[in-house]
Amino acid sequence: MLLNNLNDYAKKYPNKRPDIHQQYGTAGFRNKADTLFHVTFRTGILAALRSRSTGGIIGVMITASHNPEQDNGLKIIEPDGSMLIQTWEKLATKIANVPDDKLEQCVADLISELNINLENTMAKVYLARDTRKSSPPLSMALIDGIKACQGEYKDFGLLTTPQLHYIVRCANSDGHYGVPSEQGYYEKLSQAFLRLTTKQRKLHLIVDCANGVGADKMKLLAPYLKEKITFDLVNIGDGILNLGCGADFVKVNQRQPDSIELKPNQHYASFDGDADRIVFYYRNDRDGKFHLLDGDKIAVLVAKFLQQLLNESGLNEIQMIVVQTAYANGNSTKYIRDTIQLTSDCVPTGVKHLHHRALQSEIGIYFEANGHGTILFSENVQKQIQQQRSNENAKKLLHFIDLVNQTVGDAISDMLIVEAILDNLNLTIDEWDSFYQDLPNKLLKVAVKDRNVITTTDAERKCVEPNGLQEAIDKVVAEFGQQARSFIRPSGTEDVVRIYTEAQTKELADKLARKVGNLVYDYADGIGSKF
Ligand code: G16
Repeated sequence: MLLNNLNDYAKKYPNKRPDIHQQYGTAGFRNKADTLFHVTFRTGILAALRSRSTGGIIGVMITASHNPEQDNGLKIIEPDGSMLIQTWEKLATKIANVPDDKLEQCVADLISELNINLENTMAKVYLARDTRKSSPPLSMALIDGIKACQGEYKDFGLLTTPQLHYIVRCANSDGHYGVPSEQGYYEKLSQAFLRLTTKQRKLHLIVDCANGVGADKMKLLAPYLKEKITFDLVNIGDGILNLGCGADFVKVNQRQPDSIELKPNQHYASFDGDADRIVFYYRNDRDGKFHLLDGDKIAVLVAKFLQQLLNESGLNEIQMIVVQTAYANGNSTKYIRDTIQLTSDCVPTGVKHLHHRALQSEIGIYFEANGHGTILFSENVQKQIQQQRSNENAKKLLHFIDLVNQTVGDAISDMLIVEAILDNLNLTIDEWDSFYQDLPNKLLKVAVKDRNVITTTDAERKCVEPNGLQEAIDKVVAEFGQQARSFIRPSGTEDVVRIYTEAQTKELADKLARKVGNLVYDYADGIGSKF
């Protein structure tokens, strides 16, 4: 058997907290970093097995993305650069929770159940990490797991999550998708951006890097783009990761990071800790206020641009869909359906669900309101566009496709996409913002004893358990007028229940959120004080 003294390795990583159930959730494993050493070691084993089972290179990213510095996590990447398939998520959870003394047997059982031939297959895992203090020691545990399974590994050190997704896809596609290196990534994106944008105007963007890995990566990217766009980088590691800054902070609090003073007519963007999400914002001259352009606004901008280019290239028959989640602002969905007349669909939270749905269309634009998303083009569509490449607009579409990281939501790629579209359409940020007006909304979280007592259906828009909670929510929502809406869902990345509300005014949305929050508190054993 090609398991390399698994038990000896495993002794270095005992499960010190068997009381904690580690679950491969919305975006992989997430927990306090000090509870994750055995999980990381076992993920190394699983990734090596997945590599043997698929015959491809597997990626593992060590990050807890938008969560606090003391958390960490693991995201496993399939050979095509997408997220781990769902059947293996269950295996990841199983292997992470098996008692120490049953680990070897569990691995042996998996090998036989999955028919993995250890003799004739090779295991290769690419790994990278974010800037958390716990990430380097966790990467050692991951490497030991890979070695215990006689796997090979390549450690890319610090990368953004989408960069690792990109490199894994490139490495598995014989260079068809691009050069499998960080430099290859910068070169592909910057070339596409420079080809897609005009020579006339110079652009400038202020980027809040959330004190995360995006800061170093933006410094490396900037020189490639300086003839067209320059950047001022803030929150580059001088403060605490994701604290008072970053995409999640800006989206949830609907204000700029504390460290930023908004200047008129200036574009601002915030990444999250591993740079897979982005939101834009600016100060509107007319009302002097902060305006947020989130994932919904990005999706609409992309949809309009692609629609225009497809029409002008004579490719208007191509089917295009926008995929959203229940968090999508009601007015964005209305705009997509009524004004630009595209199909929109709603799926559960987590990019893996959006990605899956987007793949079913010829062009699938997917963005979560939190700024996580990308655009997928089927092979067939790419061929059709290629055939039209003598047409200037089709040429633009090809550059656009090169600018997109089709593996997963990517803050850097999405940042360039937005700036390139605004430049092409000659739109100010204010004009983009005025496509539609967001319905006032509120995001709130409630800590409960066990978030798993909440179950949902209808793409998370209806709560099934605890019994009676949905009826109680419906009753409260009905008191807040026709435009009011609310849903609740257990978080997949932290121990809380999330509440979302929309209403005619901000005050009403806030008040409704507090009321629904208190219902969750009552029905699901809330912790701490009520709202
Ligand atoms: C992860 C997923 C996102 C999802 C978010 C939801 O984000 O990648 O697709 O929207 O979790 O988190 P929760 O389930 O806690 O609401 P990230 O940026 O942390 O990887």
